[in-house]
Amino acid sequence: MIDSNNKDLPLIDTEDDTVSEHVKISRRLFLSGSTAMVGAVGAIGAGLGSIMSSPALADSKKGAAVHNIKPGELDEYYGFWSGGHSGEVRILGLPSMRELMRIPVFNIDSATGYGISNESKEVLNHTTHLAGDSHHPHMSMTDGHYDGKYVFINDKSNSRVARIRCDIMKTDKIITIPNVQAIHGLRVQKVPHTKYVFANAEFVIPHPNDGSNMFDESAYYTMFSAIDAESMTVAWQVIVDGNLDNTDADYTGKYAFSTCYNSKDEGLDLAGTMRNERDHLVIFNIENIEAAVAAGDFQTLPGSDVPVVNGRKGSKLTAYVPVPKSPHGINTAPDGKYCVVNGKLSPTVSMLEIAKFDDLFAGKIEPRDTIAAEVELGLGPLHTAFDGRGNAYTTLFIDSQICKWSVEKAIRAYAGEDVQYIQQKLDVHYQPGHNHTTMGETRDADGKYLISLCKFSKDRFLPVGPLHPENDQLIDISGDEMVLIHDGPTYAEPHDCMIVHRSKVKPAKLWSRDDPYFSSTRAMAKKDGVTLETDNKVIRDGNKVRVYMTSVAPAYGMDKFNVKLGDEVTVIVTNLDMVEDVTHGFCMVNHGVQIEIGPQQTASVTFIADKPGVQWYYCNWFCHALHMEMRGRMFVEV
Ligand code: RUQ
Ligand code: CUA
Repeated sequence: MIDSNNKDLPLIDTEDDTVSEHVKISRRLFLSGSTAMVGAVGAIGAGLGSIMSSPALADSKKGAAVHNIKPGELDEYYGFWSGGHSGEVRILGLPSMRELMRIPVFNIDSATGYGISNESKEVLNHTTHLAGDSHHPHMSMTDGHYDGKYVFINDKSNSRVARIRCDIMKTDKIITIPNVQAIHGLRVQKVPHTKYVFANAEFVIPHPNDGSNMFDESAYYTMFSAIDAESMTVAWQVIVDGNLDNTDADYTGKYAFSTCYNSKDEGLDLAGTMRNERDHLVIFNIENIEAAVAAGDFQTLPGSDVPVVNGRKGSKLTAYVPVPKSPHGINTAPDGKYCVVNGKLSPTVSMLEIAKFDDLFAGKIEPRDTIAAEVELGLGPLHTAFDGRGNAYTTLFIDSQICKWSVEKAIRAYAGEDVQYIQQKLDVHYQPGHNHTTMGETRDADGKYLISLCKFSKDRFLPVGPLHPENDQLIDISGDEMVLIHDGPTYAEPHDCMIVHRSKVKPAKLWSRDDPYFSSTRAMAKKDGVTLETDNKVIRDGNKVRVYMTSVAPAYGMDKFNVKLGDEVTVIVTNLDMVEDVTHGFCMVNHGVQIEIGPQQTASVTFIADKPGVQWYYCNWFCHALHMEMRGRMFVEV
């Protein structure tokens, strides 16, 4: 399935002193002409790793970046990690790779009561889908710089997009994208600010999808969606030809673009989706789309009032640039000049010159005239990252390598000049998907570290049963040579991450008493005539009972309360502690109830008192020397 007949592959110039020994012994030389080996995806990375171990490099070429952060020292970067099909997001510190926090997003989390507390159920729109497949976390931007406000992430499995507030580091909004199935690619508008979050729906479905036409494959299509980042509502959707994969945006604010496979709609099975020699990059003209929506030039689909515009081939709203073959990742360079399309089933990347897109939409040039270079890197290019010094780093899934290449030299080589654009290939372990550089998806790419998110760890860690962790590798890119400095085991599955300098993120230390996260609970208290900060009160409303209590370590404001068997009980706890890091919990034994109440937070949980007699509740977050004593009794009268 992989085209490996790369007869005209650029050979390494062995006379060139600027090319390292490592590169000269290119893995390509082992593979050249050997199509048979290419099929053995699993074997390649492991098998050749030892052969490829690099000769000693001059120390001056290596960077000075470190992995070891001493006890008590703080990391320089936050990494926001997709938790893959665990449905969560994790915060790592870089370069230590220490896991700092987990943020439940689409999943239930008994530590924090996410999916259990009333406030989190409101975020989850009271869904019963406490599962998700999170892929692409990306932070909001202003003028192409991270602004530290939100991180957005998609759920492929339930076609949702979520927003995380970076002050409290909690998920605060989740929406289901209508009219589509399987939201995969997700990126933000970079300039002038993140007005829109762009989301690709991958799978084509019939419209209307009501069972009337499911065998008519000509009625199938999918759409590109723009979500208003503040209101978290879908602003518009664009019908496209083909299946959408990944997406990114430019640094003018005018364009977003998505990789698109099966663009001739030639089939819904594996063979069909891979049949084309060329698929497409679809460019979305945001201005033209907004104008079409404003002019009423749209339709709506049953069950939603989202404006849907037609962006199929030939439309003024989109342009389709042919690129080889089943392209996957799409990455905009930090200088804003190029976007790089990663060929996946082709050993190439295609670089498109963004400044030419205006002429393309004006009809002055042909789609392929936007190609600045299309060069071979190796087998299975999936994603590309940038260091801000003119170098690009592309993951080669099948070769199990990171390929470092020069953007400028690639353009010269494509123009016919005899120049070596590949700088180095570094073995990674094994089969990398995404990679990311520090600050690399913004104008502030600083070229310090590269993360390679490897899909397999195989033999790199102590075995833990048939299920292996994945392997996130930390690579120092601050020098001329990439140097692998850390292996980081990670759990199911690190689809993607983004790395932001700590100066950009300003997390809160305490909750604010008027935080919107618990505004519904505050409104309920107001109705009940309860002041959350002072009152310890039981309000009965038919068979609904609301129990308001405060908490100050190591005691709840109420150590007993009475209800009747069968009552629907809501316990609302307000944590009055003003001390950073003193979080309480509320756990009702034998009722599946446990929630987090951070300092100055109000949190609530609702359950049925379905067991008679004494039911103990206790604090399940360690808060005090007398934490074990922080408890009380619910008396359930028959
Ligand atoms: S895609 S391994 Cu879900 Cu991020 Cu490229
Ligand atoms: Cu409060 Cu433990």
